Amino acid sequence: MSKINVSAEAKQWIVNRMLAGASGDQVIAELAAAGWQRKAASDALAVVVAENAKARVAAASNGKLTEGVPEPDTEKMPLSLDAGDRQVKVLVELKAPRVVVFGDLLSAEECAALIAAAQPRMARSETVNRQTGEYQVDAARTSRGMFFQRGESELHMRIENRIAKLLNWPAENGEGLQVLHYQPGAEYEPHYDYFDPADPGTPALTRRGGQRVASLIIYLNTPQNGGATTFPDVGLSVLPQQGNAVFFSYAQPHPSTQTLHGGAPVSMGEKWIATKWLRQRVFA
Ligand code: PD2
Ligand code: ZN
Repeated sequence: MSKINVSAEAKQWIVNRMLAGASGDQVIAELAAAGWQRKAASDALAVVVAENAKARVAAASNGKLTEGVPEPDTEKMPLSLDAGDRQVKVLVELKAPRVVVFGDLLSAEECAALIAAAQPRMARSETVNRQTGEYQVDAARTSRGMFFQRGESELHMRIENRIAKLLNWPAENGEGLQVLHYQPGAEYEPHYDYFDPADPGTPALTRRGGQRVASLIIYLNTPQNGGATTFPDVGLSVLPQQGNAVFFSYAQPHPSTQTLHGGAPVSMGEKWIATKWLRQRVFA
């Protein structure tokens, strides 16, 4: 992705418009009307949204605000981060979209234990019906999966607390881990993980914990070939390696976050992942 230079004035103008209640689409339209290229306007908005998210996390940790998004502390470009009971490697870092690739988040034993616990409970994966907010089988998602309860075993608690420390986000705001299994040829077409505010089913889905604000996809095995997590807006592919994970956040439920992402087809072997979705508030 080309480097994005946004002047301080332009950033402040975008912040002011958003504080005044303008949507991302409106901001982009207004910048376009002022002569900006739409792509440049969208990139500038993404930069402001990412920076603003960071400021809100800092404020939240001072107890001033309860809003923000999960954010690993990569400011000083550390090679690894203290996640409580484990040092987790930082392999790749991107500002817009906000993406961080972690190495060694889970041990091989932890990956195997999650797969073993999930295996007897696997069923065909479902997606959310955007009209009703109910889950249903979908041809766009040819994997099998299951949801664990949060904290359902010592292993789950250990992993959830590690993620909470790594991402500076309360464990209580996380959904239970979801495990997915892809056979050769199976894929997950590009989508956003947030619930679209325009969908009639969204209020039902955000009643517990509010919106999703970030995702962490953990690779539980290493497929022989294929199965990358892709971000088509920026041409990024994260290759699945056992124990590694890709994190991305979206401060607004909006495409300007550039968090469109998919699971590319597994061409050889199989793929197991665990996904952790993080909510705005306690997911009870
Ligand atoms: O398996 C993946 O790489 C993948 C891709 C896109 C998983 C998800 N989304 C997800 O679990 O939301
Ligand atoms: Zn997804």
